[in-house]
Amino acid sequence: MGKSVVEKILESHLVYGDLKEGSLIGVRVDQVYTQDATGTMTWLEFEAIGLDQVKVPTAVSYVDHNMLQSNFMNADDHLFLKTSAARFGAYFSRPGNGICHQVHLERFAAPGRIALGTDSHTPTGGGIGMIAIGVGGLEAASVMAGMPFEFTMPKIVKIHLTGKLRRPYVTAMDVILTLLKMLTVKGGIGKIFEYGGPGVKDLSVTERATITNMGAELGATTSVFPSDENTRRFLNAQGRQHQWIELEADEDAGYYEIVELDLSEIEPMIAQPHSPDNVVAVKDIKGIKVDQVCIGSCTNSSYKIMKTVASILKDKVVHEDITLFINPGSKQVYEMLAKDGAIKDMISAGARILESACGPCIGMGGAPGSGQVSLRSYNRNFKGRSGTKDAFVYLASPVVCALSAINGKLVDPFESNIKIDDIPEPNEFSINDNMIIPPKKDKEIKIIKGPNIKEVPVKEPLEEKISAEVLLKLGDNITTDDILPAGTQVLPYRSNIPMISTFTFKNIDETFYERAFNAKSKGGGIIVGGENYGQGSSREHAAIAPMYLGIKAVIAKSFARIHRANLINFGIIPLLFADPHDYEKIEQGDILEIKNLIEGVRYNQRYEVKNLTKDFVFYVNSNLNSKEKDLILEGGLLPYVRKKVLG
Ligand code: MIC
Ligand code: SF4
Repeated sequence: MGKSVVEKILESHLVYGDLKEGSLIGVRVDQVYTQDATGTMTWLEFEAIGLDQVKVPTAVSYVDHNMLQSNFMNADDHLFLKTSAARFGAYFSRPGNGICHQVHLERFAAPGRIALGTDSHTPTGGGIGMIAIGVGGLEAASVMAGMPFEFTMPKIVKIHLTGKLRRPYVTAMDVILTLLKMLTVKGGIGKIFEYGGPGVKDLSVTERATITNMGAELGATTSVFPSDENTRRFLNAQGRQHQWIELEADEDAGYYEIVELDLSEIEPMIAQPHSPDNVVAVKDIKGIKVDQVCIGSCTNSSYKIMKTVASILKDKVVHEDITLFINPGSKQVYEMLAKDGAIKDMISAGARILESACGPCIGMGGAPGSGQVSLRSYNRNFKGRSGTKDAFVYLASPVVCALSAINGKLVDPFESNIKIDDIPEPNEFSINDNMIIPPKKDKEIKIIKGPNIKEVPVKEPLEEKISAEVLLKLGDNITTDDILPAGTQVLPYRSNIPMISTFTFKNIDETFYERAFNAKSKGGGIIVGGENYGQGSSREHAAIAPMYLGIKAVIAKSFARIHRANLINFGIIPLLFADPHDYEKIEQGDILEIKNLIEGVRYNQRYEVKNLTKDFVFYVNSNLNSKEKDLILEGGLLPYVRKKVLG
């Protein structure tokens, strides 16, 4: 049988294992990148492993999330990241250079390679034909220390594209929103989406990147496109033609499943509050009043789409009831828009142009007013993520966003009489890497740590018995934003676990921190969750902070991939209900007892749980692979890697 693009890339990087669905594989990684909000921990962890130099061909440290600098903390973090990059041999993308995924796509991503990033939207690189996977910081640190990247071989699902998009009214954003409607935020769990079919050639690399970026919202391990003539054109325009290789699936490649999608049938779509899969057609809810519009982020920041937005705004004015924010994803795009007058058209229409950074997407400024409606070309609309708990955030294409910003209400592009230019991809991008500092690899460089930067806490090895209180019982699709919020107040503490842990579950239950703190001395706590527990951001803080607060186990119906790995990496055992009906029988406050844990982990991975409060017994499983077993037994990945790397 022939091979898929995914199999071809994985095979050429395989260190051990069998490319069979469900089996454990280890692959060699070409590129690792970090961003600042997850990167401070990653580089502290790399330092704690004890090596002098990174052992991957390319490592890049970006600064894009923590950019508000309302006090010394973020600036201190930036300096720490800059000095660590210089010391350990990574490129440093200076603040102002742009959002990691957009810059990485422009300047580093290449077809046929494997990249890891400490951010869930790393799959953006799939647009160029690269396998790009989001991971927790410690995972990235261990790979930078020379370990292969180990994961369970996902199912490969083909998205078979036919037809052509009805540009400029329909965009790549509408493609991924359509898929989210079809497949939901759980639809990609344990899967890689590989795009193929005749419709692929209709999409440029940056359009493909919008689609693979939001594959994260499907819960997929990653998404990938073939590398073809469009890929060659993009690399040429970036001055990187030598990095092009052709990469197509064989005609007779086998897939777990094939999903058909006709691009010509796609219409403008919109995700309603508070989940990216709560999708309807724009025409079905057109006319709703909008208070704020945000355009940009790592999802929709290409020159092509930003220039399209400028064409809509040209000679118009933003509606008097609306605030329009625009955050172009990279300095490259920003510079090009400035050069050709597009920024002038945006400013003249009344847009508030932000720096090239995540900004309102992660609640770093631009929070909507109380109960307001915000329409965003971003990728996540979880409740409270914008910084305003009672805001209603909708996600739609930049075209829908720009038209609505002028009209003051949600507009279906097909019904608008505003002229929209269909902008071609540029033949040449403005190439100016003056904000990327190359690796120095200088052992003499001193790593500078401000007073807010604290060491990474490490857990003790697994105990024989857990006897702990259910501190929270939660529903389905709990996000890592729910577990550990972001935003202006919390993000600056990403390098300070004792401080950031005070915000754990704060948006769900104000009393959590105090209750967990009290429970810590009495055997710790347990969290009970529903399906897809821990979806969303890759932030490992959503595991480290609970670990620091004495959480011993999370029992759920299913887990999101990155968060499950983060829990294991920090020694918290993720347990699955053997019978999901038992979920109903547990209440917050119950005391649960699990005995013979060590033996359970080593052997059958099935555990009897006694509900001491309600006096009944139920069973849970751990489903750990052989490496995960070792990690849980040792108390996490840090002690494990230290032993492996330093002996
Ligand atoms: C996000 O979009 O949620 C973030 C903020 O980029 C996160 C990373 C983080 O929490 O620092 C992600 O996507 O992984
Ligand atoms: Fe930044 Fe938003 Fe992209 Fe996350 S999703 S990397 S916060 S722009």
